[in-house]
Amino acid sequence: PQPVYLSDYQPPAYRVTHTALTFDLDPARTCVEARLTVERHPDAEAGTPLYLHGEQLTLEAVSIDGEPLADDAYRQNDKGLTIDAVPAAFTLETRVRIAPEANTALEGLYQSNGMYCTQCEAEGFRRITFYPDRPDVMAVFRVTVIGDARREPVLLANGNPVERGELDGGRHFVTWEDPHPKPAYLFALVAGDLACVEDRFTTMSGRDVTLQIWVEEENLGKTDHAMASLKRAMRWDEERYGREYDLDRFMIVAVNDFNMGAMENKGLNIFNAAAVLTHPDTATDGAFQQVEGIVAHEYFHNWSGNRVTCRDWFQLSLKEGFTVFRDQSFTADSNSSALKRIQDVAFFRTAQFAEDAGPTAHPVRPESYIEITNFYTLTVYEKGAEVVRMLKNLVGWDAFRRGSDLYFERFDGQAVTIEDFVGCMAETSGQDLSQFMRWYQQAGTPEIDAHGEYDYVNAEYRLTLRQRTPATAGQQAPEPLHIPVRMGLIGTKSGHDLTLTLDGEKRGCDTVLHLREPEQTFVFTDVAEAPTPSLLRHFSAPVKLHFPYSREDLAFLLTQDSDGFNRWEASQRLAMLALNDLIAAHRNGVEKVMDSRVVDAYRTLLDAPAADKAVLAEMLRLPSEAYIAEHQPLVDVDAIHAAREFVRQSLGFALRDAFETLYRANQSDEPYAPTPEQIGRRSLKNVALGYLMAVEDEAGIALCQAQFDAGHNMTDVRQALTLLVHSGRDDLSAPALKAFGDKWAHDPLVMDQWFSLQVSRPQAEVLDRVKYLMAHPAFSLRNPNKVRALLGTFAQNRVNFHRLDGAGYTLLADAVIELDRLNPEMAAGLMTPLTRWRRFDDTRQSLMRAELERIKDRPLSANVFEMVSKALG
Ligand code: B3K
Ligand code: ZN
Repeated sequence: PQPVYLSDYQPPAYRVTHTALTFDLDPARTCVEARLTVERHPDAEAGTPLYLHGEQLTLEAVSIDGEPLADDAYRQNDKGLTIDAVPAAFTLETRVRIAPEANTALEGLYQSNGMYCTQCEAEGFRRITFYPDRPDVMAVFRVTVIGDARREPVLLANGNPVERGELDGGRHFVTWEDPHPKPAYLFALVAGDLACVEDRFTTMSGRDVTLQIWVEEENLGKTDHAMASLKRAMRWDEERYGREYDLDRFMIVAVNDFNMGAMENKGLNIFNAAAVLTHPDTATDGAFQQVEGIVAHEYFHNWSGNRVTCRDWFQLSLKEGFTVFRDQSFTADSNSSALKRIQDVAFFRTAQFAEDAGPTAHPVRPESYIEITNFYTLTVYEKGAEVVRMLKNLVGWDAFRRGSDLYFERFDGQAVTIEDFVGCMAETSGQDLSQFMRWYQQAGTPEIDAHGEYDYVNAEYRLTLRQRTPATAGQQAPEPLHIPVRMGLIGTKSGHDLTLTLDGEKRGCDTVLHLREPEQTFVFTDVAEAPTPSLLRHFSAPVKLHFPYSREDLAFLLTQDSDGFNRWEASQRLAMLALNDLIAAHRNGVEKVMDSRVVDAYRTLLDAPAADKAVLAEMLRLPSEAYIAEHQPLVDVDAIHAAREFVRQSLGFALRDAFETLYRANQSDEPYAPTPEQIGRRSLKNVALGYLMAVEDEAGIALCQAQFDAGHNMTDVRQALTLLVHSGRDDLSAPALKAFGDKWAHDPLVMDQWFSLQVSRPQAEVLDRVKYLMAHPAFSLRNPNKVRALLGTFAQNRVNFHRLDGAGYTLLADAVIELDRLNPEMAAGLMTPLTRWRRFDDTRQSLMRAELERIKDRPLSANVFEMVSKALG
């Protein structure tokens, strides 16, 4: 397979203004008739051939302006169709057959639990009909869906229904029209036996919109939270961004088999059931929060993505980075903003940093790709969102909002580039953002080495920041970035924020430094006492910042930093210092000793009343093994696991009573609601329970067992079950697992949780458990949620996946090879942990490489080929 390059972009020679489609649905031979109104672009030469993408289609008829084409008038290969001579404006008609039931890749038109649905982003539409399947071709769609009246009573597509009727043979049809021109990737169709929950929304200009969530009958009781989230998101987008919804109805459909979380098809969002269905008995607080975020994300795409879309797929972050930023801001506004930032940053620094340090590292705007589905990455999404966040902080909210208004107004109905977006921000703010553009062009995580010096005599504090970005495959000599470093100085004696004076200018207690050079020194004057700096507040840039903090400094910041985010950051840095010592001790075979200063810092946290319980819970949570690994030069999975367990147990023993008090103080009988207050309380209680279980005494076990038995809500039940299963006490875990599995055998989303919590335990028999569960009747390699729950979770199980006999690697490689024949997109995602082989010791490196070589020797999809060649390259 050949790579595609951003630098090769050419505008389309032909555009399609109107697209009329008729689907006659059948599992094995659906008939798709397309009628396209095509015009040659004024800049294209007469005689330019017309090229249409098309894969896995059986062509039955093709005509231009009603005249069937002669056999030698067109050429077809496995990628598409070329017609040599076409007029300047014409109507193209085609008829093809496709087989939705055989579509296991879940791209194009496929069947899930018998219902028909589509996934076209990025290049799935070419598996439905011959078409210029690229985002810069935007047409008005009219779609007729014909189905069996009994099996498919519900027939949906984008826009508004304009006609419906009965047909012979028990069939019926509905015709839909979407007045907004759109690229083919936003097309959607759904047909099946579905039920719907309906609500209404009045937009800011007083228009009435019908909201529908379509689900299988038995899930009707699980849509309340998604609907409430949708309505809040619609209002928020009006209030914060001035964006109003633009059709008479907005539909969400839940499907069981879906490669990603959800898809923003115009007016007809299709969701992975896991990203829309919730109930207190079946979904955790985390799942409730995720549903809220994803519903909002897809809705926000209506403007950032649909009304203004991407010129080509290299610009993917134009819509994804901006939309992730928007959904993060929405969640922060509707819940605790410090908590949201902490959760996002904890995840980002674990997963995106790992991607940026591995062989698939790429800029937020990649320069080339073999398979675009491999680029729906944490870098494009999450780092893209961090870049938009920096932009907002650099120009300020007012200019950012005016820039956003200008962007939507100027480019409405167009397919544009990242330069167009940043250009609007430069225009409304009057700032030069050319150096800032490098954030889109350079891969790798920049690092900042900071050091400070207090000059008592002159009352000056000199802060020196030095930046470096590691070289990556695509860039040997990265250039300095424009990095906003938000910071403050805290008087070490007084514990107060100090007023900052920089270059003679008073800046308040919190300011943003603009780091543009490889090295810069900032001199603060009138600094009355020796300060402790609080740096990179709110994670103001996606970088690694090093500062030689002592444990005393961190214990101080933990309670004295006025910035809530950086208090949490101090807790993480403090834990990391202790963990690093213990990792070294483990490696050197020296006895492990817990640092009493860390214990004291935790005691202080537990003693002080917490303003935000959820934030306190995050401060008490130790960095994950994956996060710790990201901060080691070479990953020693066993030492990391042993060190972290040691800290958990030490804290549990030392602070047992305080944790029990905390646990009891946060228990409650009130009916479940996903409110920030309740979520905070449950989170704190469940962190405490984790430490109590680390002690391994009967009292802790009794509390845990009681919480499991009480079965108040899934958040509590699942935490209790996880702790029982991870305790290594089979007398506790076996009965609990069985009871849970029997109770929820009918609910696929709960069974996903049942699969994943068993294979995340540290005990050594997990590998056999994975094999055993792969044969379980509820497991299927064809269902992406099951693959993620079982195999994806296992590959995150650090000690077991990285077993020294290599059996974990072999199991994953076998699964990748088998899955690649069914679903290449999923297979490529599943193999990610293997691509990170360079981070491990020699033995593991060679075992992982051997599995990659074994995969490489197979006939492969382009998706897996690209991953494996980058990993070995
Ligand atoms: N835009 C979709 C991406 C689906 C692509 C799958 N290959 C989801 C989202 O970001 O909203
Ligand atoms: Zn998105």
